[in-house]
Amino acid sequence: MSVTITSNSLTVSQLIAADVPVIMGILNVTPDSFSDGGEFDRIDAAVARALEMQSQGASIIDVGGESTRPGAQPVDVNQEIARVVPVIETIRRQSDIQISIDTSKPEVMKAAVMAGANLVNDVNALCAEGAVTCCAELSVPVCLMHMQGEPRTMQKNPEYSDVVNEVREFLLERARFCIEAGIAADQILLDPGFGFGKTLKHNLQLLSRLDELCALDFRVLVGFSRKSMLGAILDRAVDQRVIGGVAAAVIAYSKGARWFRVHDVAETSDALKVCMALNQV
Ligand code: 7PM
Repeated sequence: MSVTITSNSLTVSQLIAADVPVIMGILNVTPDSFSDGGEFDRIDAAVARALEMQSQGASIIDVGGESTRPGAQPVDVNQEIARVVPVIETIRRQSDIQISIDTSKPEVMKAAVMAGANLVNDVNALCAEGAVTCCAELSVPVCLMHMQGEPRTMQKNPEYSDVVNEVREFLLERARFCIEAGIAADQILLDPGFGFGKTLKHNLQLLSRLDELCALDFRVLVGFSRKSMLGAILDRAVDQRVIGGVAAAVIAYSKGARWFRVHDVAETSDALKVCMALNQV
């Protein structure tokens, strides 16, 4: 009985409907990533990486042109479009892999979807002016993520009375607002936003009680990959957190999460195949 990831020929809508693990491979197209050659080399390298992640089991590639790193400088909208659109167009010409656009700006959402993106992944849960209307008009599926504060300062002193309840209520309120604006309920993913305005304890509470979020009527996406919560648990540098991230993904799967935003696709794919094997007994 060998288990295969069959989900990488499905559309986002099909992926949301199916009760299967979905690996979202992270593709950063900020200038510091793939930095060696010029413009064409950068696009080539990014597209090659996307196709590699597809071959390793990714069902969707998350293209991001603005670093959401704590303390990062904001990026101009035209600059962000110029970074992501050529990469999306080139992936789309070479593959039918699903593509998500990691952005908070409606102009970038629109340009990316026009270029071939199939999902809007927004760490700001479509809170920017015009973002909800934009996605409703494009009739594109969305991922709504929780964040406390803004990237520049969010890790300063995050506070909650009950982080799980607050995250759940925020996400439900955003989902209701999106549905009201015309985004179909079955085209919405929810994400607790690990590491976004949360202490290690908050992150662990969210993981430990992830079943409460997964019990709602929406698919749940999680992102642990290489994050500092793993660094804090393991006392390891960014490039030494793969196994920790895979362990967190398996825990999240067992609590009901189905979408996994990761850098390390091959490793996560193996772990999720072991999870899936239990469906076949
Ligand atoms: C520093 C801190 C650098 C955080 C990079 C990050 C998520 C996301 C990101 C997530 C969704 C990273 C993050 N994280 N989108 N975008 N969920 N939906 O590790 O957890 O790439 S940026």
